[in-house]
Amino acid sequence: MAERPYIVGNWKMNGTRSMLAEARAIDRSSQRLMKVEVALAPPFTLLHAVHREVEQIGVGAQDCHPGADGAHTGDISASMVSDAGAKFVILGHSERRQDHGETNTLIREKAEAALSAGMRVIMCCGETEAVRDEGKAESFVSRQLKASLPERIESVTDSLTIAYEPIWAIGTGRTPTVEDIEAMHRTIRTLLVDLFGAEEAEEVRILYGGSVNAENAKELLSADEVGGALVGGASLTAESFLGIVIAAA
Ligand code: G2H
Repeated sequence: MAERPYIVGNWKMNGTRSMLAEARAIDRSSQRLMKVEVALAPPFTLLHAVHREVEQIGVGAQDCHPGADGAHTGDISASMVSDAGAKFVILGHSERRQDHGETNTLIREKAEAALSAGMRVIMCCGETEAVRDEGKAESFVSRQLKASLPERIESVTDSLTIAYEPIWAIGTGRTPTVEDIEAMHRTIRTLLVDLFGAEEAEEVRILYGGSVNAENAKELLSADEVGGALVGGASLTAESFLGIVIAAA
């Protein structure tokens, strides 16, 4: 497995230019924590400004359109976010699946567009509470991921990160047990090996996401096969986000 933990802050629909001070503070402190790879995904409106503000940490987008350009009012293409400074795109997040009806097929097309534009993809997956209660979480997530990932990816290790985010844990303060996370991450690893071969797939980082905070980060990040965290609410201030980065170091 990749050695350096990857901690990604997903600002979601939060942040105006006043948040640039948080990005700057996160960047400056992360320079002292080289053992951790840190990144932020601000909203589109702050992408270029955050990119210009930081030196050390990565910057990525929260979405992109599958097409190259054209008459798509309000949409933003992969090459546009790349041009604004994004090095990765978060795709398949449950909030986009729910709020915008994004299907696995559309997410796969977006992933292909992001990879063609030279960016890394953070592909999200996760089950509802009902699916977990039925005992079908692992088979559901496997199917969802298989249908959302491009069939062919060049240099999988450098291009792909997976984020397991159980929907019932997002922004709720509830988290799965470490054992449940480990079981799911092992299932995801097995799928990646099946799809892309052991040599490449073993190095892909599988992040955990869902109510990660400075208090629970150490335990969650010490779980087997957890290569980092995708953090929402707790990434909105430098203080709370850096607490997670320090826990990962
Ligand atoms: C899950 C997570 C970040 P939060 O969406 O992707 O959000 O940490 O607020 O649960």
